[in-house]
Amino acid sequence: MKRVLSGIQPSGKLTIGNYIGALRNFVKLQHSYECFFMIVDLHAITVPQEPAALREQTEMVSALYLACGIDPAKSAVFLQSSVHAHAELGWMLTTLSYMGELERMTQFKDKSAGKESVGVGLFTYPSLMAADILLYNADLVPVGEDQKQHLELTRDLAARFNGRFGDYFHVPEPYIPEVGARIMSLDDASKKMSKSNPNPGSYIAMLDEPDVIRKKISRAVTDSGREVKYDPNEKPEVSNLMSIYSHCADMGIAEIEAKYEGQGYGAFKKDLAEVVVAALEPIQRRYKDIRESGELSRVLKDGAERAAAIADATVRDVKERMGFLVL
Ligand code: ATP
Ligand code: LTN
Repeated sequence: MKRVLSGIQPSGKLTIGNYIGALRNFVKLQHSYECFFMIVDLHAITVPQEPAALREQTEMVSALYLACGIDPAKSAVFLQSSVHAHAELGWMLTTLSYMGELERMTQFKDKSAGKESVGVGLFTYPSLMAADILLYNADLVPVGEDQKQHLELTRDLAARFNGRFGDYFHVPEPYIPEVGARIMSLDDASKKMSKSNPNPGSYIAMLDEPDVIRKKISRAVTDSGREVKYDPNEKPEVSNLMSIYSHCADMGIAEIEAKYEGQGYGAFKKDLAEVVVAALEPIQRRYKDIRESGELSRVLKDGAERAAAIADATVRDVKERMGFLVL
C-alpha cells in the first residue's frame, strides 16, 4: 500500500484554509493509502510559543483531526515531538541543505520580513519537514499551495542523499487540490489566510461560534461592485469568498454565479455565513465529544508507537549509509 504523510502546526487555531487546503484531503486519502498524520509541534516552535498555549493548541489540532474524520484505526495520528527520529534525521538533512536554497524559501522570507531577530529554526524549518516525509518514504504529501516549494526541496534532498550515499529515499509527490489550495485572508485578499495572523478577523477558525462566523463574513472586505462573479484577478475578494462557498456547500462556481445573479454581495454573504456554519457544525459537535472523552492521549501514544517503528528503522539505515558507527 502506498504511503501518505502530512502535518499541521499547532501554532494557533485551525482555519477553514487549513481545512479546505489540507485536512479535508487527509480524510479522503486515508481510504486508499497507509497514512501518517502529524501535529508538527517541533515546527511550531520556530516562532515563539507560550508553553500553555502550545499545549492547548496541540490538543486542539489533534482533536480536530479526529473530529474531521481521521480514523485512528486506519491512520497513525501522532505528535512530531514524540518520535525522536524526526529531530535526528532533521539534523542530518540540515547538513545536506545549502544556505542558498533555504534563503530562497518564500515562507522563510515572509515570516522573517521586518523582524529584528529571526530564529535559526525558522531558516532550517524545511530540512526538518523533509525529514518528516522521508522518514516514512511517503509517496504522496497532501498540502496547500504554499508548501509546494518545501516539497520541491524535499525532493532535491532525497535525490542528493541518494546521489551521495546510494539509492535509498523514495522521491515524494505533492498532492495539492486544484481549487481551494490557497484560501485568502478575509481582510486582505493578497495574503493567504493564516492561523497565526494577529487579526482574528482575517480568518475563520474551525471552532468559531456561529455568530462569530457571521460577523467575520459580513465584515470581510469586498470591492465596490455588486456582481457575484468569479474573477481572481479583477475581483480577488469575492472570488475567495466564492471558493469558500463552493467547498462548504459542495456547489460549482458557475452554479453559485447563477444563483446570485443580480442579487448583490449582501445576500451572497448572508448565505455564505450559513453555509460555513452548517459545514462546521458537525465537526464542532464531534470535537467537543472527543475533548470530553479523554481518548486523545491513547490515540497519540498508539500513533507514535506505530510511526516510531518505521522512523527508527529509517534512521538506522541512514546512519549506516552516512558512515556512523551503529552499535
Ligand atoms: P501559520 O500561520 O502558523 O504559518 P498556517 O495557517 O499557514 O499556519 P500550517 O500549519 O502552516 O498553517 O499549514 C497546514 C496545512 O494547511 C498546510 O498543508 C498548508 O499548505 C495548508 N494551508 C494553510 N493555510 C492555507 C490556506 N490559506 N489555504 C489553503 N491551504 C492552507
Ligand atoms: N511545513 C508545513 C507543515 C509540515 C508538513 C510536514 C506538511 C511540517 N512537516 C510534512 C507536510 C509534510 C506547513 O507549514 N504547513
